[in-house]
Amino acid sequence: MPNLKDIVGEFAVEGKVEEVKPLGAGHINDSYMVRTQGGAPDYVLQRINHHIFKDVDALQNNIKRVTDHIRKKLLAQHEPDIARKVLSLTPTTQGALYHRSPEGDYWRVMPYIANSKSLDEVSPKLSFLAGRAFGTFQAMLADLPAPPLVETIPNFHNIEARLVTFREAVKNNLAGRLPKVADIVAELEKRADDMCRVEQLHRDGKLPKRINHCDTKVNNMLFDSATDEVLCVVDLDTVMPGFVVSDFGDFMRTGANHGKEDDEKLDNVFFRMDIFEAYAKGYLETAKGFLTPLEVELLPFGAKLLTYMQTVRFLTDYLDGDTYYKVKHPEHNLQRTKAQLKLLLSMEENYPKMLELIHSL
Ligand code: GN1
Ligand code: MG
Repeated sequence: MPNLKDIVGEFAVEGKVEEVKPLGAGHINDSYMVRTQGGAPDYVLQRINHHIFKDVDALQNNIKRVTDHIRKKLLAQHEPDIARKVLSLTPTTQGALYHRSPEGDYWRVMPYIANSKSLDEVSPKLSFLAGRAFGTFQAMLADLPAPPLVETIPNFHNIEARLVTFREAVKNNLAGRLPKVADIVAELEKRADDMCRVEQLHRDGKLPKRINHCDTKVNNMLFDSATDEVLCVVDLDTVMPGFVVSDFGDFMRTGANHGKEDDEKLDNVFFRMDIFEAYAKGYLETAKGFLTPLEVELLPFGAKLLTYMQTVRFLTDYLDGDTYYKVKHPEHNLQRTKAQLKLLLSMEENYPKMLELIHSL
């Protein structure tokens, strides 16, 4: 491990660094909290997983364009607390958006948003606010000037492409784990055609792509630690064109899950209609101006789709021998797969109620 304080020293940070310690629970990048002495701001240092984000230059450029665009909008609205309402990238002392270390690792730094918290569980009230905020996020990015953002991971939320990779993993059975999961594979295959319908709707010209966050996990939104006010959306690595049902669905997958993403106790895992209702109300408040009727109608489908996609992705990684997601133990990806599948079944049970609710809104 390189000396993290030295890495921070490559960036144009204010103040003297006191300590650097691990932060957060991301599955892909490594994050650290950088505490500085005195009144200088604290920072977040991240090592970007460049095996997954292969074009770091494009990645960092996307983030710069997205955050600059949002900042401009907030300025025009005379937002008083801009530094806490949008992320910013701290340049290196050479003015670059990231630093490449001699070991070949890629690093970036951002000011830490002061007095903020992220949550793994939200109340209906907070999910209403989160819904409004993610709707606003999409609305603010709707007029991002050309060129289009780079797809930092090609076909990221494309379920057809995910299924191709999944079927390869089943065929190759690299880790020899297929016999253990044959029944789950069959459950997923049963639903495959239905899940691909968004891609077909897109090809038929009926479903547009818009700029999405593509990782709207509940803990990717920061709240004010004292007042619970929504501050800003974080983890902008995958902001790219996609279907809005993706962002709606990923919040449902995480925020409306009564259990944990990888809950060992499957009884804990079920879908919370109260969170669905509150989030949908908040989201439609800020997004209905740009959504088509079909996009609104597909929101409940988005919840199922993103949960299905995540099940497919975790199981693919399990079959491949855990090469993508960080795992805490050898069966971790299987545990995640089972928890996500349980959530999907619970969503299927609630699906008629979800549709009814969306119609009533
Ligand atoms: C990963 O960045 P992080 O760890 O929050 C993943 C998401 C998955 C998520 C599952 C680039 O998110 O797509 O939904 O894990 N990010 C990438 O929790 O693959
Ligand atoms: Mg992410």
